Amino acid sequence: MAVRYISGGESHGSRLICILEGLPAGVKVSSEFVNAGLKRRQGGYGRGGRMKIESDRVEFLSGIRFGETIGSPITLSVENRDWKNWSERMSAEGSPFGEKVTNARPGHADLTGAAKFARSDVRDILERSSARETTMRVAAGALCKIFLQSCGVEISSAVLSVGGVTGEQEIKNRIDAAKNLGDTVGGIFEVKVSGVPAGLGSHIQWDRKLDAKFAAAFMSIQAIKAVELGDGFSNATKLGSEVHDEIFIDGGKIFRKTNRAGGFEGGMTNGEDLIIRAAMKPIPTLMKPLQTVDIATKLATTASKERSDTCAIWAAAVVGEAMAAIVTADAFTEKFGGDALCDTLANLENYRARLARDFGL
Ligand code: EPS
Repeated sequence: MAVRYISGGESHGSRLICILEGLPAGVKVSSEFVNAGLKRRQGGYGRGGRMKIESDRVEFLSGIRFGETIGSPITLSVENRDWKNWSERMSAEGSPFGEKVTNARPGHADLTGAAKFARSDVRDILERSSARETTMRVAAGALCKIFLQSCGVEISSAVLSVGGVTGEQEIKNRIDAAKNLGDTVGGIFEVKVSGVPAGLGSHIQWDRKLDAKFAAAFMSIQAIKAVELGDGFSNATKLGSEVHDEIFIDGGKIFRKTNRAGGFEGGMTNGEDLIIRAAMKPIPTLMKPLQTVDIATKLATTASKERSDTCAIWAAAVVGEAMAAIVTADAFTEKFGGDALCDTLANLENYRARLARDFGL
């Protein structure tokens, strides 16, 4: 792994932090760019009350001097403004304060997490399984995006459907209807990575396949239950001749007319745009709670009613962009080096020139 990312922080703790390691030195970064990404993650139709409290802003704690990465681990931090309402209940020291959460929400990490980690308060689990954590993925992803922009790579996303419907008004109606019922809805989003050269990742070993790394990264986003590369699912219903993207040449330049493979062949990028889709289940925190069991009394009860979002698909799409950025930055630095940006770019240019000269790619 050339680029490594790890985060810490509870949803209602004092702050979230992460360390991003492996980006080359010499990348010019700005907190404004990161903050713009954080703001996008907080938006979207159907978010709950928490987003009125938070206004996420990044602090650079290490690895950056005078607006440039210096090659050392980058530490990022975002404050939880809601902390002031939770400081006693989430205190690192002192005695337990506040009521325990003992009714686990079906669909969440609550029950299994409490059992596995031997916690009598489900809050010890839900604070970390919460999607609040994705704030740091977006912050780290923003720095990876800046690096990738200097390599000619752009990453974007779109929400394709919500609760089975498409079209802005229909989507809003679906979310409003779910909210009125005290219910939630999921959806499908797509991330596109363009400007990636052919040959990132490798066919030679299972854990070097880049499509597998993308699938894992997207599956790791809260509430994501299916990942599709290109037209993965519909391709399974067609003939091979209708699926594979034929290869053409014109003036010595190789090209395709279709991209049903989503830019991956044999675990490697093939020079086409990378297309990754992900399906998000409805958020498991319902205002009209489902049936569950109290882990303290072992009696039937209803799930805890944490304040939550009705739909977070737009946020998930922004997190998807961030995960794509982290995985792509890892693949770039693995192939082209990750010490100094000038070396990375020189290696990339040399490689692109060889592919064009010898393969028309
Ligand atoms: C979440 C519940 C809500 C969401 C939260 C994820 O928070 P709260 O319980 O404080 O109202 O808003 O998402 C975020 C805070 C965020 O930044 O995305 C949950 O249960 O997972």
